[in-house]
Amino acid sequence: MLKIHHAPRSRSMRVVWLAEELGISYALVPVEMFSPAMKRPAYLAIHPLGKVPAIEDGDFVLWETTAILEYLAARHPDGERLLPGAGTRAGALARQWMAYGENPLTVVMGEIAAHGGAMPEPMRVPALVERGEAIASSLVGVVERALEDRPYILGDSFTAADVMLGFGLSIARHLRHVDERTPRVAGYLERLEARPAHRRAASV
Ligand SMILES: N[C@@H](CCC(=O)N[C@@H](CS)C(=O)NCC(=O)O)C(=O)O
Repeated sequence: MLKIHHAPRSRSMRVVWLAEELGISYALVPVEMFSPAMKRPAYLAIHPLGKVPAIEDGDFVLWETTAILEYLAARHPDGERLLPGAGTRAGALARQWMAYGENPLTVVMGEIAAHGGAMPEPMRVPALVERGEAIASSLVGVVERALEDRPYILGDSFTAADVMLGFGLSIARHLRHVDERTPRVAGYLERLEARPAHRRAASV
């Protein structure tokens, strides 16, 4: 069975979410965020930087969220629904938004959240919070404008790009960068979070 190395409320939630959307069976391997265990040889053998997510599919190990979502979608008979082929325009746009959902969106929001308080004090770099706060609104604004005429980022259908964006935007909302200036993003997050697969993934 697919193993997902997972810490609650971290990027690995996106892997659980996609697995739930596709009905893939999985076993969670709990990882405690910022714990010494994340950086011990046993876990570094799975993820070379000691981060989550990582998956084990038999003897195959994979890390980096976007690569994992691509792999799971490509191997599932119904995966094309959530991630159109890379050679199509829809597939290219999905990958554009998946990339944006990680870097810059989640990288910057994650840095503000972690270095602003979630991380143990000695590890924090205040300059990352200052830099992130300066550009956070413009990062959310890109998605706000893209949602002008559509419920999901690619149009009428939910895709893996929404999984990647939804996580970063939920951190942005927590940081108060989703507000009355970004009503479409606020509604989009409500739509994503109402999905049963999201609810299940957010609860583990
Ligand atoms: N680009 C990577 C980022 C992975 C990442 O930074 N994960 C965070 C959790 S949200 C982590 O494990 N942080 C712990 C650490 O950096 O030590 C991905 O998307 O998989």
